[in-house]
Amino acid sequence: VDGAQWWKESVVYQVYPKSFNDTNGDGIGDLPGIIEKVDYLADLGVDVIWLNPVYASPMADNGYDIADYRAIHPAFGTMDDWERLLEELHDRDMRLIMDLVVNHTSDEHEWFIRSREGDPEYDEYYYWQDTDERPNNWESFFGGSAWSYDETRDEYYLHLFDEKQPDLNWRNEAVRQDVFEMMRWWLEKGIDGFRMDVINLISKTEGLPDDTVDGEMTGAEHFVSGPKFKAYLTELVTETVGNYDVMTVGEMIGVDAEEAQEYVGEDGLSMLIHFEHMGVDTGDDGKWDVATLDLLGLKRIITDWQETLADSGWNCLYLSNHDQPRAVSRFGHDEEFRRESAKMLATFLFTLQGTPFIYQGQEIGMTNTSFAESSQIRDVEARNFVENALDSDAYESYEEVRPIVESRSRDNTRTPMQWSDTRNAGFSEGEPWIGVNEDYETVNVEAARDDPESVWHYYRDLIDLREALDVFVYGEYDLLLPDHTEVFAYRRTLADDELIVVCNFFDSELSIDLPQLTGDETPELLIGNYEDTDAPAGDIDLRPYEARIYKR
Ligand code: TEU
Ligand code: CA
Repeated sequence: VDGAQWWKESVVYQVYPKSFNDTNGDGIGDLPGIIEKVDYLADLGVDVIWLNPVYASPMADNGYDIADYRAIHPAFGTMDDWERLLEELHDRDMRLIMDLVVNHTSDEHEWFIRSREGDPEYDEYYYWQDTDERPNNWESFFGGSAWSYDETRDEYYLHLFDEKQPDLNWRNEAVRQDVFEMMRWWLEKGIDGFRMDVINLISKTEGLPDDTVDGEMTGAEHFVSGPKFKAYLTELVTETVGNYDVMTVGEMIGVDAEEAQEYVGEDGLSMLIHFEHMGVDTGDDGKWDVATLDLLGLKRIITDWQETLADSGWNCLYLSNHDQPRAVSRFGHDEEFRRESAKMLATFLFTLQGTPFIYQGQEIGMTNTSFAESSQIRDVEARNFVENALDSDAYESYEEVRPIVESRSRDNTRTPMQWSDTRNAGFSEGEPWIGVNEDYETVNVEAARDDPESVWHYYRDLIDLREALDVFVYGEYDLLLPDHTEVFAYRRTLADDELIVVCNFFDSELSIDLPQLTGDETPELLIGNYEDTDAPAGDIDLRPYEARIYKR
């Protein structure tokens, strides 16, 4: 196929190390724990592992606050463990991509320590402002002002995330060179790519002016895809990843498909993680403003990305990650139809054009968790949200905020991976750092592998199909039934091969009329999420969350 690339044909599996597998009983997942499960990942059939940060860090934001880019956090293990993981993966023809967090460091990184102490060499490594008050009105993604006062230097510094995550000053050439050198250091170790954390926040408007635009996060105008972002990205690619055969995934906030074309493709990144479809079940006030799923909105967004990147570019496909709730709870049904809806979402994920990303536990249909007490919350973002909500007049008690936390908190995907029905779901012999989801006795890897009808086996089958048929990977996408409010249907075509995909996103029973399923040649049903799926016909009846893939 024209434009073929290994990373287009790959399936990515995201490992959140802290919650994957703990081998020494301290309640924290570790690198030896991942090594122990490499065969599990190979059995599932995934090709690439994206590892969330494992670097030295005070863990104010679970490792997205890096204190040393070239060291492994002792709770995760040693550099030797990391080397061994890479080797074990490569031995099985699997690859490893690392998280690159260079919009900010930890305030415990040596650069920041020196910068705050006034070491001239590091003076301009961060955004310092010598003002009496906060230098501007920008907000942090985790709530409150993006500025904090530092006593040692007697100045304010910028942090778009937690106050322990000061933003690096990319205007400073020395900062860029240090970052590129660190990236080359990892590339030379033989990694297969990077996932680049909030990479489009690295450029800020000169002079750091107040934001005057209404209706979006305050400051966004001046730091989302800022004036020099494209130039910095080009420099980064030329100096580092452009010289290696690697996969690059940029996480970009507030980027639409049209803008994405500027960053993805030849001389750019392989693909990018966007947020547009993460807003199809929220109201105007953002992530904590819970609304019901707008399927027509989802169709519009997905179709736009599929069509816009079809010829030049590539899509990253995901329904969940460590920052989002569990996909089955959010877009499916996590009780009566857990199994069916988890399989339906998998059908959807694997039949769009792009590289599918599976977040750990998704392959067994893991669900959102309950947070009965606010003390069970671990994530800084959710903790700040609860605190601010209770400070405001809108809520009186945690009980009132709780449903929102349970629906949206990032902790939902950070609960321990459920391996078996034994203590702590087989994750740890000790006390896990975050509570185990109560459903682990039924939802776990062991049970799923024993049951041929499980979500796990369905993922396996889809991975096999995608590997066997190029049309899954490279086929052109056409939306069918554009105005249907409950069924998402589309066609994929490559040369003589054609796939017809139908996914019922709701718990209703309904019939659809699809002329593509009638005609001279009767299409063959490749796979469906109900056992007793009938032979195809022009009119098809769909059960709750039913999904089918036909091939012609
Ligand atoms: O996420 C960026 C990001 O946009 C999220 O913080 C988002 O605002 C929030 O999760 C929505 O609920 C990346 C990492 O994936 C995240 O884990 C980090 O906390 C963040 O950057 C800072 O490094
Ligand atoms: Ca451990």
